[in-house]
Amino acid sequence: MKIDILTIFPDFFREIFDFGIVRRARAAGIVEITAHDIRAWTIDKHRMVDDRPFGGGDGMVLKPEPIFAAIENLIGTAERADYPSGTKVVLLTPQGKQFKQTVAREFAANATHLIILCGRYEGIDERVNEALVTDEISIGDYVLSGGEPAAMILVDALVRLLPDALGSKTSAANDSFENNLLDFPNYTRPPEFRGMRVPEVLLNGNHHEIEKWRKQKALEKTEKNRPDLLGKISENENE
Ligand code: 9D3
Repeated sequence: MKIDILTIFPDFFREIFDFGIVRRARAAGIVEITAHDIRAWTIDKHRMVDDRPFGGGDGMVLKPEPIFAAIENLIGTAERADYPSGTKVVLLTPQGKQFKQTVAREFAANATHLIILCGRYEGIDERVNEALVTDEISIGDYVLSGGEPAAMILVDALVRLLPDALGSKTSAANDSFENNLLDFPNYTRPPEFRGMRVPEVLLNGNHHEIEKWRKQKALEKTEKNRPDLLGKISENENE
């Protein structure tokens, strides 16, 4: 998969993809990630990427010209209908559809070229959305100062789902949210630490009892922190 990120802060991404699973996936050639400065596609004397909103109001709006030029350069066309299959142009805004594991799975399975537009200021000229964007995405109901942290999260969630990105020891199928249940709690040595004992059942080596305990604890944790997920378990079992 090829991932191009369009941003006015390319330096934000310099080291973020140099760790862990994403670093390994890049080294193995599973994914190629490039952060581009939108300013590189400006042609005016002042290299302007933003301008004042028509109709008035505070703040600035990202101009369409450099973004259209970037897409034309990266995809070969600025006609959404002519994009090669497997090409997605994702616009990150607070107005987008909420990013979920289902969306990550869909992108990992179907996209071969992902272009991620990071918004800033009051937003992006809506003609970018109308003509170029295939998916408008938000990562959740909180206010960020720009799309860059959202792009980082999108890429991280997606790359680990690409075939062979995880080591053979782990499987994405076991992850929380793949089964709508949070993870069970883990313990390691020592068996007693500052007076706190590791649950006896984990020390006994009875795998049947351990499985039962883990399932119970996962349910308790989900009930406490994410009761909204519990309704989805029965839905899944009907799939
Ligand atoms: C909806 C708030 N807007 C009211 C005028 C202002 C505004 C706030 C934050 C405009 C842009 C932003 C920057 N946020 C993103 O670019 C963003 C984002 C987010 O803030 N929350 C969750 N997901 C995302 S994806 C991109």
